[in-house]
Amino acid sequence: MSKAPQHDPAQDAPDVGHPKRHAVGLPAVVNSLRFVGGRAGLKRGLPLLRAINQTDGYDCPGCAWPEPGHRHPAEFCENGAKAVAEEATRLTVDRDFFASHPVADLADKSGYWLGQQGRLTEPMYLAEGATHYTPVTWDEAFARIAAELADLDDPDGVAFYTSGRTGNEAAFLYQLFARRLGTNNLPDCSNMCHESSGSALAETIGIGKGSVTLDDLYQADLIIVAGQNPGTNHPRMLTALEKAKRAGARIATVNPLPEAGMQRFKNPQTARGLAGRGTELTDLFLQIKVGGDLALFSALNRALLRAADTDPAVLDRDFIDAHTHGFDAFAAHHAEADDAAALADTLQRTGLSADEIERLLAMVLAADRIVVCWAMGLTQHRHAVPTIREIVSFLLLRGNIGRPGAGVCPVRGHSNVQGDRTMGIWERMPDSFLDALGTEFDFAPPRDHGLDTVDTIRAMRDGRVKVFLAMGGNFVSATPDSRATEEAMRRCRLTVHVSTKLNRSHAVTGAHALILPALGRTDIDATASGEQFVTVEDSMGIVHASHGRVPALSEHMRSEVAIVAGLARAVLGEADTVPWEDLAADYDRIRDRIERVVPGFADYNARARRPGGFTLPHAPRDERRFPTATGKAKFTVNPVTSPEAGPGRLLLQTLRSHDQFNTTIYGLNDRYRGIHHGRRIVLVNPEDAAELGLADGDYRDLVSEWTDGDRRAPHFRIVHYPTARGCAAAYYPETNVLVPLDSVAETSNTPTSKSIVVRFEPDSQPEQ
Ligand SMILES: Nc1nc2c(c(=O)[nH]1)N[C@H]1C(S)=C(S)[C@@H](COP(=O)(O)OP(=O)(O)OC[C@H]3O[C@@H](n4cnc5c(=O)[nH]c(N)nc54)[C@H](O)[C@@H]3O)O[C@H]1N2
Ligand SMILES: Nc1nc2c(c(=O)[nH]1)N[C@H]1C(S)=C(S)[C@@H](COP(=O)(O)OP(=O)(O)OC[C@H]3O[C@@H](n4cnc5c(=O)[nH]c(N)nc54)[C@H](O)[C@@H]3O)O[C@H]1N2
Ligand SMILES: [Mo]
Repeated sequence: MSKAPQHDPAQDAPDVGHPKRHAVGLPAVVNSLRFVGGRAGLKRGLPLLRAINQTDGYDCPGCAWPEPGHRHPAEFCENGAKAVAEEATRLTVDRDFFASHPVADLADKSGYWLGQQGRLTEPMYLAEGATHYTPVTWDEAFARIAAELADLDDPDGVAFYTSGRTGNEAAFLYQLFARRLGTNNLPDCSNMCHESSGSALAETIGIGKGSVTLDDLYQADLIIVAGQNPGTNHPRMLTALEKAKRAGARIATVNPLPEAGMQRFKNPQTARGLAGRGTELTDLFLQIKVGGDLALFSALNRALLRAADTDPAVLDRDFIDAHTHGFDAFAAHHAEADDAAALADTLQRTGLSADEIERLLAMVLAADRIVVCWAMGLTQHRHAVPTIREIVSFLLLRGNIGRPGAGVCPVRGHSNVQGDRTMGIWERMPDSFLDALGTEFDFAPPRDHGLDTVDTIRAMRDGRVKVFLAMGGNFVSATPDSRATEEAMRRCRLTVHVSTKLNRSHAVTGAHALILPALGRTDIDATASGEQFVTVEDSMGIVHASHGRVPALSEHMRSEVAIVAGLARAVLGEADTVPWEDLAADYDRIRDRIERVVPGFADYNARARRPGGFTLPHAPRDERRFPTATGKAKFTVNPVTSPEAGPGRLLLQTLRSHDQFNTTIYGLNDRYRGIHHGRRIVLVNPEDAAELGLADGDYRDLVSEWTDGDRRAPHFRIVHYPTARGCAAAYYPETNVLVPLDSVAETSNTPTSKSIVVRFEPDSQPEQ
């Protein structure tokens, strides 16, 4: 039976101060150097810092925010520096470590402790019934996987997970391997992340990617940032917002939390930012209730349509007539609403005042060019897809897609999550892609859609998926319903993780398990034909090269490309017609193949070598062409809905602290929110706390409620915090145990990690 990791008393007594009202500035610079110096050492660390995001350097393994054309010598942020320090650490986890730590002990450790141990250095094998991992050769590891795969009676008995750090070349080979085997089971982190954006955008504008570039942000009159915390998760976005602000843009922030980064930004790249008061970013802060965004955008759309009754110029009729479809049904839907009742409903669902919505409407009407940016605050709800569709309609009404200074900007998470999708890491790739792949490699790719992340967990639970392979990530910690997922994982025959760092997924395994140590973004990757670079795609569709900079800590680590190619050969045999060794020897050859399969990659090798890379085509952005079913952008009808907690309950959102990258915990502080030395905290509005009898400093269990029963996360410190009424917030992944597996977004199947109904019960695990 899986035991949840013990919480470490040292981490459970957080200090709580006041939330900050500004972000970055000197403390961020000091922190960057402290992390890099401390973990990687200055000899490895400083050259790495100098090369982050430079045209001849490597792509920051942090977030997917793009680099500006003119780069600053320090084109990174505090959290990018932490990501680099985490990967470039000098510490290693070797065979002696595994000999002295039984797997059962590792399963008791916190994610923070596991990550602190250092880089994985050689392939390790956990035999059936064994208590410890022991070293294996690469050939033996591949042979074990091949034997288990040969035993499957159906190729859909294996799932190939991908996290979003994998470069394009490895991702392309990985999906090719899965499809050569005969399965489309390619779940990825995106299923838990921006899948809702992809679903909504593909349906409405014909492509599941954002439609703006950095220049569009600089030219916008109004930028709405909804459901996103860039100060922590995309700090370099603040630089872009500051630049937009200085060029005259106004910014509206929609969030249940007053996040410091969106208040005042002290740009560390300028003297003004380091020494001065910084730039006030947000002009209008709408402190919305969790899940209220569909109600808000629906209200804006209704108001715009009403305003057009007296002033037709409010709408871009020419654009609507020429480029869109479904306007009449959309307008009729909004016309049906009784204004007074609809307003009351909006206020109740959003928690906003009529005046606040009027002020946003006035900013919208004053703006010729509008960009809407969003991240997990919108995508991880049951009604995430309708919410994003309504945002698209909002932009279409005034022609705000496909012209400068305007568009949709879903801000992606992992540094290459968008590129992995472009390379075919998706359980539902369209036939056009499969046709091209089949033609290029002379085989018939499987056509049935594969399993996404949630369905993979269900299939493991039900014994349908028996072999699980992960290209990066930390599946058992990142997925919902930790207890159910861990049980599902333990039901597998074999679990395999290609990883850089130790994490919980190495300790909660199938009957037998393998850890395969991979080179990371910062490591030099050399093959017989010389030093290789990989390519990645950022959040704005720019593809560029990334060159590793530091020598690998062990000769036994392999690149992700070499691992996939070696495995594919071992599994598919000598007769397989894909020249795996040849491709792995020289990544230019992989790029030549990608160029022939994936549209937009003409002249890939030459263009990838250009400083700054190249931008992929995007029909709506480039030519106002919408490759949807009708060939036009689509207005949609989205009945308003929002999550409700019920009396005595709050809506819990699970989010990131300032000291983590997803399940990788860098430290125990959340500086901007004033939390130090601990992570088991829950932010509650003081008025809700008073009603529920929760004093600041009390400890309580969080209990989530779902149709199949309750789930419990013990021992959380109550923190009185100015979040929206009726809402609470706590960190992921400690709270993933509370997210029910079956609580997912319509259409996208994304876990509803931002709206979990919870009640508070007495602390069941008080510290002794
Ligand atoms: N340093 C660092 N950088 C990262 C990551 C990291 O963990 N650490 N993770 C990366 C990844 S994979 C991703 S996907 C991104 C995530 O980037 P974000 O989406 O910024 O991450 P979260 O911490 O989940 O923050 C969600 C934000 O949405 C708000 N929110 C929650 N619910 C709602 C709602 O219903 N409506 C509105 N309007 N707002 C809401 C929250 O208050 C919070 O500000 O960051 C990427 N970058
Ligand atoms: N409750 C809740 N759950 C969430 C979310 C939330 O907001 N709330 N957010 C969701 C989101 S947006 C995402 S994207 C997922 C993230 O889910 P994942 O991508 O699965 O998780 P990560 O924590 O990013 O994975 C970290 C691990 O990746 C490995 N790794 C790091 N770099 C490399 C590399 O270069 N190569 C290889 N092979 N391995 C590497 C390391 O071993 C490290 O331990 O979590 C989701 N889960
Ligand atoms: Mo993500």
